[in-house]
Amino acid sequence: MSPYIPTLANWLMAPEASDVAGDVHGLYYFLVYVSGFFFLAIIALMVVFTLKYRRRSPKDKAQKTPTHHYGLEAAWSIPPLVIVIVVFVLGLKGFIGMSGRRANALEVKVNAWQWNWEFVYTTPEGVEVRVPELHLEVDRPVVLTLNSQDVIHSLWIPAFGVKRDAVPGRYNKIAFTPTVTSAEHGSPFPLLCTEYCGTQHSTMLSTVTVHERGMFEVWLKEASKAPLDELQKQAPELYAQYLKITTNEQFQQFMDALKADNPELHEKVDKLQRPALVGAELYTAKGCAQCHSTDGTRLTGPSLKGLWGAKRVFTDGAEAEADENYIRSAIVNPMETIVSTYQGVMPSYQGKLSDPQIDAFIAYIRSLDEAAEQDNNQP
Ligand code: HEC
Ligand SMILES: [Cu+2]
Repeated sequence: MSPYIPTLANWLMAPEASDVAGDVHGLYYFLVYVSGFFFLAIIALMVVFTLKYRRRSPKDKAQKTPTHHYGLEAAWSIPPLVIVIVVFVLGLKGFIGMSGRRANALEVKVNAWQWNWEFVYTTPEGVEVRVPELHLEVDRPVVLTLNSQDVIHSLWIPAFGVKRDAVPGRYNKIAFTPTVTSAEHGSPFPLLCTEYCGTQHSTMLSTVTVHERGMFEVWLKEASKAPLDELQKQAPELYAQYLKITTNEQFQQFMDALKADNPELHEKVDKLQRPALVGAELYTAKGCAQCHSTDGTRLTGPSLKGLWGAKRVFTDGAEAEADENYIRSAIVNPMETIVSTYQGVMPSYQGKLSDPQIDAFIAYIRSLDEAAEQDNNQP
């Protein structure tokens, strides 16, 4: 049973279940109250004036209207200006609150396509887990990185007050902290696409489960383990083989064999991928290794080690941070920005790499950095 009792507040809006929902809902109510005030004031004045200045006899002539009244003009200019400035400041505050930066945030990749959502988690072992529903932990900040594989979609979670477009060819981020568990709420929170994206747009729905403190890790472990458990149970020899996989080629062979053997099991295990491994294979297969090292050595191009999150300076003096969007454009559109002290000789890979392959490069470049971090932590 739904726990909602439609008070005025949650009749208008979903319940507030994140740290940013208050800002969004507050701005919405401010707009509703301001609009309501002016609606009533205008209707009231209209009624009063209609009665007061009505034509009382057929002999009444229309009076000449004044052409100027500075007091009146100021009254309809200055208060609205103040109101829109307030709206702007409240809106900006909310917008900044959800732009993608949070310390120690859980990172979830969101893929959208006609007409599905897919949420991608990475386990501490570097295995990707792809599930059709979003899972979060209460009071733990999260950053969603959205991407679309076809047309523009838009992710909306009403209870969290968050909404952001998923655009093909770029990565959009949105950050928030859920503050209410699904159990407290009585059911998972609805999640939907709010950009008309084709005939089955209205079926592009999913849910958000907000776990209790500590239970998210348990869920993630289960979600990543479940297909492998199944594999271990149904085909112990294949499982032993799976554990020995170190290259993407082996992984692909393994998956092909599994698909031919046991399509049902394949479908489950296919939810687990190793993008950094795919990236490492592509790095040699696509010839990147000719010009880029992964150990810090300077070749024709800069080393990819230490690139993730670093500040880049270009020949024209402009700067950028090496995030997903930067790496993507450095690969598809290398002439747009030339890294300072290097020549613009990198060929464009526009149309030569698929989106999942570019994602794999990003995962690989990130993994170089994480490996380095782990090395540094060693005594
Ligand atoms: C012919 C040599 C060459 C090849 C092949 C090449 N690159 Fe580059 N790459 C460069 C050079 C030179 C730069 C620096 C100038 C610039 O920004 O375009 C660069 C810059 C980059 C950057 C930005 C690096 C930074 O430090 O900001 C990335 C990321 C990148 N390349 C990825 C790749 C990937 C992935 C491939 C393979 C698919 C690849 N490159 C293939 C020469 C190459
Ligand atoms: Cu959509």
